[in-house]
Amino acid sequence: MRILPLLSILLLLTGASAGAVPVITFDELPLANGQVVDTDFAGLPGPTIANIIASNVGGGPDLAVLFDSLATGTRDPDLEGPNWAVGNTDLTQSLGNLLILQENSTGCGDDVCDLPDDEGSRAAGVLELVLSEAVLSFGIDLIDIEDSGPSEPGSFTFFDDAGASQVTVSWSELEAGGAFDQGAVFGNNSLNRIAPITAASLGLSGIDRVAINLGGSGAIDNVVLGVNEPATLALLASGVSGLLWMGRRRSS
Ligand SMILES: [Ca+2]
Ligand SMILES: [Ca+2]
Ligand SMILES: [Ca+2]
Ligand SMILES: [Ca+2]
Repeated sequence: MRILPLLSILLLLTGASAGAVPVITFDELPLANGQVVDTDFAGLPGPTIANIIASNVGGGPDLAVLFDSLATGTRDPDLEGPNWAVGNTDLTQSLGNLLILQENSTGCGDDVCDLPDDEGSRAAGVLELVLSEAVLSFGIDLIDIEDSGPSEPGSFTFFDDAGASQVTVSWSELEAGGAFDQGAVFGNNSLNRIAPITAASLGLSGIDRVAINLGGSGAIDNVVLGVNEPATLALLASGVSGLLWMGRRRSS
């Protein structure tokens, strides 16, 4: 029974490491609807989003902006919810602030855009999330992505090793039967929760930057940055069974 203290320590360790998976909700800080953001979330406990780089190809400004989805009478009712129209998750959930690529420059001079609205051109542009450290998995909510193509072909590009390697996953691969099947259903006022995609499944050693290539309108929320792979826990669990087996052998 000398094995028990060691087991408790192992279980404690696995429990602790599996506990906190950082989620960036864009509601952590007291920021206004229409707030222009870039390094605002860098101070959160890591891993986090160190910087947000916006590149608008639809004619609007290169600004990433917060959009309060709970507001009504906004410039874009497609970004208002709940209740969301279609999607792969609970459509009655409140998301609070979303992150958008801003379409107009009205009143943005003071860093709070007066008329927050997502760029609706096809294509719209890129929201690039630079992470504070490499992570092993990446999850995200996609809001109001209307189509997976060919009219608005959107995608993620995952980078590791400061851009040495990159892999692109298109929206169509997230639909039922796709290579990264998430059962995503796109459309106006949609909400799709993309469960964490692992670096391993992409053939990357880690993920330190993600470009969200917007083929048209859309917003993001709830960025999940995973630092532990389920495989790590499985490995530890098998270590525990191994120790149990050794313990049994020793006592017999
Ligand atoms: Ca939110
Ligand atoms: Ca303003
Ligand atoms: Ca819009
Ligand atoms: Ca829309």
